Amino acid sequence: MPESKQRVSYFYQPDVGHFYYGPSHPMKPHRIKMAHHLILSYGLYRKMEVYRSHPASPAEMSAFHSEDYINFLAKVTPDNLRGYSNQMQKFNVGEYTDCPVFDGLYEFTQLYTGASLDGAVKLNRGDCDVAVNWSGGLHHAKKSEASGFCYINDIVLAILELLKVHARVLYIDIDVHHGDGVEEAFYCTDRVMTFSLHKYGDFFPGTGHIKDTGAKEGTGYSVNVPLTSGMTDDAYEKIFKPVMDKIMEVFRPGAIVLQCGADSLTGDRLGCFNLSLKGHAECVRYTKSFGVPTLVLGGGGYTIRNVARCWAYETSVLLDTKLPDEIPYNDYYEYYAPDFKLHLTPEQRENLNTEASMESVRIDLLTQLSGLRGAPSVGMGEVPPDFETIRESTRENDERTEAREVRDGDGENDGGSGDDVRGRGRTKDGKGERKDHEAELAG
Ligand code: V1D
Ligand code: CA
Repeated sequence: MPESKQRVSYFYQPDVGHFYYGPSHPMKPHRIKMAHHLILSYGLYRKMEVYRSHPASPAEMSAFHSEDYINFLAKVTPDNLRGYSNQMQKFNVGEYTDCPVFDGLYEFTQLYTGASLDGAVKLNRGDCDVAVNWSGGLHHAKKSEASGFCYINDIVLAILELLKVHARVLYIDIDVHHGDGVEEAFYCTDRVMTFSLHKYGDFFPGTGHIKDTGAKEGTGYSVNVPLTSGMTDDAYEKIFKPVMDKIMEVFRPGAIVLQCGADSLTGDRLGCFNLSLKGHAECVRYTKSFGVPTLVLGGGGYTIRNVARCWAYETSVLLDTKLPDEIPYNDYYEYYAPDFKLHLTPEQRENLNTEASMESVRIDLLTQLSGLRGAPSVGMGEVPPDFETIRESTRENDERTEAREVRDGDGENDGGSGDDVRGRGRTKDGKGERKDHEAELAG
């Protein structure tokens, strides 16, 4: 449904903003509550369906995470952590790491994860075109390890949910940090393409080199854009759009997950890019313009007044609604002093990403993506043959019906022949090739 109004579902749980990582920790869940209040005060709730999301269960989390890690997160508290020192080291949690044990930690992970899963299920059912969860997007968490303020990887879990219905899912990550946890989870599969733009070089997490392109069946399906300090709106757009165009041409995803980490904005406490809200949101607008079902998530963002501005503005972009620059009165109005304006002015500083370096990155990535077309294993017209297996594990009857429709190629934007106006080949028996990694994806 390109360019016309799309149905937006918004997922929020009012307690999610009440968790506290600690006084000197830069991650402030309160920013999600601030964004929510700004969204409400702009009246955007009138143009979308607003849902209170469910807390994810341990069983839902176990589609990606190990049971011993989930059990540990569910048990450890600031009062009992002394009894868990071995496991704390093993799972990279505690005072001397980026991932402290704080009051309600497990409930916090349940809330942000449940909202992403609810969004994915809503998209899978075809009940909306865009689903939004600003509390999600915790892209660094690994199967059995916390990392970079992230404990449970709601993105991987949401992608696994989308893969029950869609043959191919595109993951886009505009957080200033590399989306390493998501890349790693899908590094060996061609059913998920990961596309991350990030600061690279002496910066957390240290991964995301341009030559890290995937392995085995997934070779070529990890797309990394290593950048440096001072990134401007114009330079960002000049890399984002051509790479996106090529990805959409060669990969043709049935669904997209867009991580909108706001630490790539100008003035971020941890980031070093110089993007305005308009430059950041242009990625959201452009992604939406392809009309593919999309799950929009939050992520990093450490100058919290700007995080709230950013996600409120991006909600308006998803709703094709113009917002006045004057911040409306709301519970957190004083945070927006001294100008009480929505938009940000980038700083007057040098962009260390030169024309030449950007041109070189663009050429390398377009070459990588061109290499995917016609490669023997790509099989772009196929729908995975083992939805039968995946269907067994789905929870609800109507999801089973959808999976069957997808397999038969009748669904919209699902990778079936019906959603490709340009026409797409199938294998001779119409079923497509079996991929070894799919059992692992079915979880
Ligand atoms: F500045 C801090 C103060 C207290 C605690 C942590 C930090 C901090 C800042 N930057 N931690 C970092 C990064 N970690 C390191 C490692 C610690 N050293 C041994 C190396 O540099 C982690 C940055 C995490 C960024 C998270 C994210 O923005 O990508 C995100 N996305 O979704 C949710 C979070
Ligand atoms: Ca990124």
